[in-house]
Amino acid sequence: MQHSPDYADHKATLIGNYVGGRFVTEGVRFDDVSPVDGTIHARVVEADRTLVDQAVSAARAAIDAGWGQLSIQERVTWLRRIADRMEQRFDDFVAAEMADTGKPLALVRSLDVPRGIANFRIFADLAVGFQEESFRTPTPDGRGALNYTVQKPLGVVAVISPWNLPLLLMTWKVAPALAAGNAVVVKPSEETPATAGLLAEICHEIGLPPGVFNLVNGFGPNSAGEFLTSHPGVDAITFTGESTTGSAIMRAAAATVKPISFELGGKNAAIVFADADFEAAVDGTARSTFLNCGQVCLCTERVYVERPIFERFVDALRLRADALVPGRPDDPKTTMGPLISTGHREKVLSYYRLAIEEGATVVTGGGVPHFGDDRDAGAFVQPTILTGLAETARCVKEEIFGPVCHVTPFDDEADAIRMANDTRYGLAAAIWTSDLARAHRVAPLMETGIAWINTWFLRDLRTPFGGVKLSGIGREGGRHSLGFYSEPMTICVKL
Ligand code: NAD
Ligand code: 6OD
Repeated sequence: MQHSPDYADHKATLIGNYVGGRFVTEGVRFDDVSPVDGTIHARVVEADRTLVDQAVSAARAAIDAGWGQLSIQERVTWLRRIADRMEQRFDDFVAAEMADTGKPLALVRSLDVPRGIANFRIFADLAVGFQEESFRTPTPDGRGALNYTVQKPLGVVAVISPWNLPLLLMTWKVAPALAAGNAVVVKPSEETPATAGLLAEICHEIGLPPGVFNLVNGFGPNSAGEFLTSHPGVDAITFTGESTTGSAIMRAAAATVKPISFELGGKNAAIVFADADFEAAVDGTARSTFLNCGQVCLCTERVYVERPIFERFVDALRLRADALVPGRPDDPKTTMGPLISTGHREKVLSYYRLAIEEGATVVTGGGVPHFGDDRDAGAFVQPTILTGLAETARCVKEEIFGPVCHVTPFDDEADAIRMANDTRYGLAAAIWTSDLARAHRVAPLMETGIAWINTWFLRDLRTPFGGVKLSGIGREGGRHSLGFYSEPMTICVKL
C-alpha cells in the first residue's frame, strides 16, 4: 500500500529543460500556477529558439549515435526500465500531476499515473511483435522474387501535448515513438509541465542515451511549440490539443511536408434509448460529462434522450451533478477538481452565460462554487446541465471542455442519429440501450472514431484511437501508433 502523497509536497520549485542528457535551467522563467488556489507552485524555464535547435540536434545525434539501430529487444528494455522507475516514483508523479491540475487524488492514482506507466509497458510488448511483411512474387524465369518490408524510424519526433491528461497523453506518444527507434523532443503544455519534468529526471536516472528524450518547455505561438513544429530538423509531429491549434501546426509543418498525427477536439454525443438500463445510463452519462471536470476530449457534451424517459433522466442526472463535491485534490471527500486555469474558467463561464442568452434552461449549475477560503482564487466551476437549446445554438455546436452537457429529447432512432452526427467534430459517441440489435445497428452509423455501447472511456489499448472531421488525423494505439512512428521500406530481391 503506497502512502497518499500530499500534493502540497510537490517539491519541484524549478522545472528546467532537458536537452542532450543535460538539464538546462538558464533562461526566462514563467509561473506554474495551482488551479486549486491560484498559488505559484513552481517556476518553469522557457526554452528559446536556440535551445529548441539544440534539442533537435541532440535528438538527431542520438539517432546517429545508434539509438535507431539498436535491436528492438534492446530498445524495449529501455522502455521497461522507464516504467519500472516510474513505478518506484509513483507518488512523485501523483503529487506532481495533482499540483499542476488539481484533479482528485483518487483519479490521479487510478487513471493518470497507472496509464502513464502502462503506456511504456504495452508499447514495449507490442513493438516486439510488430511484424514486418514478406511476399514471394512469381517471375517469368520461374525463379521468383522475395519482397520484404523493414520498419525504419522516422527520425526526430516532436511531441506536443495538452494539459487535461498531461502524463497519460504525453507518454501515449513518447513510448511508441521510442519503441520504433525515434528520438523525441517533448513540449508539454505550459499549464502542466511537472510530470514531463519528472520523466526527464527518470530518463537521466536510468542512463537513457543522451538526446533520445529531450524536453523543451514553453508556449505555442512564437515560443517552443512553434519553434519545434516549424523546425526543418523535425521529421514528424504528433499533437494532441485543440482543433484550431492543429490547423496552425499543420501550416507550420507544411513547408517541410512533415507527417502528422493529430488528436483534436470533440463535441461528443450520448444517445440514451428508453429501453436502456436507466441507472447505468444515468451513472454512465454523469461520469462521461463530469469526469476530470469535463476536461477529457471524450467527454459527453450533448445528450439525446428518448422522449418517454427525458424528464426522469434529466432529474436523475441533476441529482448526480448536485452530489459532486468540489474541493482540494487531497481531500478524500472531493469528487470534482477545478478547471485547469482561471483563463479556461473564463471561457467555460462565457459559455454558461451564452447558454442563457441562447435561451437555455439551466437545470443545475451555471456558476462558480463559493468556499469562503483560498479556493475562491482557484478555477472551480459548478457542474452544469442545460436543456431547451436549438440544435443550432453555439453551446450545442462548440466544444466547451468543462463539466457541462445539453440534454435534448428525441422521438425516433433516425432522429437521434441525425442530431448526434450533426457536428463538425467526430471523436466519440456513447449509446445506451438494452436492445443489442439496435446497439450494433446504431454504433457503426456514428461518424466518430469510437462508439461505446453501455459504457464510456473503456477500451483495449491495442485498438485504434482517433477522430474524424475536426477531431483529428490518423490513428494512435497499438500497432497504429507503431505504424505512424515507423516508415516501412520495401526491399525486393530477385532470386
Ligand atoms: P491546445 O491546443 O491549446 O494546446 C496543446 C499544446 O499545443 C500545448 O502544449 C500548447 O502549448 C501547444 N501549442 C499551442 N499553440 C501552438 C502552436 N501554434 N504551435 C505549436 N504548439 C502549440 O490544447 P489544450 O487546451 O492544452 O487541450 C485541450 C484541447 O485538447 C481540447 O480541445 C481537447 O478536446 C483536446 N484534446 C484532444 C484529445 C484527443 O485525443 N482527441 C485528447 C486530449 C485533449
Ligand atoms: O485513452 C487514451 O489513449 C487517450 N488517447 C485518451 C484521450 C483522452 C482525451 O482527453
